Amino acid sequence: MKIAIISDIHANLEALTKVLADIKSRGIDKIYCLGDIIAKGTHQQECVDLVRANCEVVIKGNCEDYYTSGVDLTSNDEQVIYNYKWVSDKLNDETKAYLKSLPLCHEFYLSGRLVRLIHAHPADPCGIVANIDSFNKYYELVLPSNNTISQAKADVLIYGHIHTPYVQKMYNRYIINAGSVGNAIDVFRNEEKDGNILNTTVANYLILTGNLDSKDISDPFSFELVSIAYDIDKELKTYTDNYKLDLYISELKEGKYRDQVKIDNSLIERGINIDEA
Ligand SMILES: [Mn+2]
Repeated sequence: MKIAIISDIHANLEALTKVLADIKSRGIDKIYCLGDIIAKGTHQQECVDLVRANCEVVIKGNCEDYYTSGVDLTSNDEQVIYNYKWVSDKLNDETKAYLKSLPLCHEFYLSGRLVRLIHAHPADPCGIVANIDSFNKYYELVLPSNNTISQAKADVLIYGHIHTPYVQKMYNRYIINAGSVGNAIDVFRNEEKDGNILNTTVANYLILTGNLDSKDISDPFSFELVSIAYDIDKELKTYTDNYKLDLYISELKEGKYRDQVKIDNSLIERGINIDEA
């Protein structure tokens, strides 16, 4: 049994289409989604429709929560209101009700391992645990909470949210970040025709292999993190009305995240030289 885990599509139809085609070409049995299907990109409704048609399990991300929560538009600044409407106006009412109804967690056994899927943090749907965090911070991820299905520690904890694929082994447990389909901070060096070297982002997803619903630890278990290039220019062509378009272009094309200053500061606080990071 092979299960593909996709996350953080962020309304990027070109990236999602490419990832779904790659999943199909590998003969993968099931696709599960970790949320943040919407926001940032233009193709809100199209991406939700594709996820619903292809994914057996879908959990709620912070964006599904935010854009279906009925934010008080009278008390917010103009930019917040514009952004909120820009996203939510692209979704029909039935889709909004669907997104609002999504669960925060999904669990299953795969080859004797308890696999737990969450979007961000087991106790805080907006909490951030980064790939450069401390061992204590990682440990929070495997713990249960009021939001988890069971009260056991996860043997394999899978999440999205930070848009950065990585694997951390903690004693006999795994923490895996599936990265992001549509807004990855996963960059490869790309030599352009004029000789300049540019950073280009890719689409990420995760493949799990094992026996579904088996509690036998002797069954084989493996996983694979996939990075795949897609046509970023084709996606961006449709983005003429995008909220903060220039920032979005540099995120997709160069991996320069709009929160880069925050990320850089958190690296500096940890004593990491950002020029060498
Ligand atoms: Mn996200």
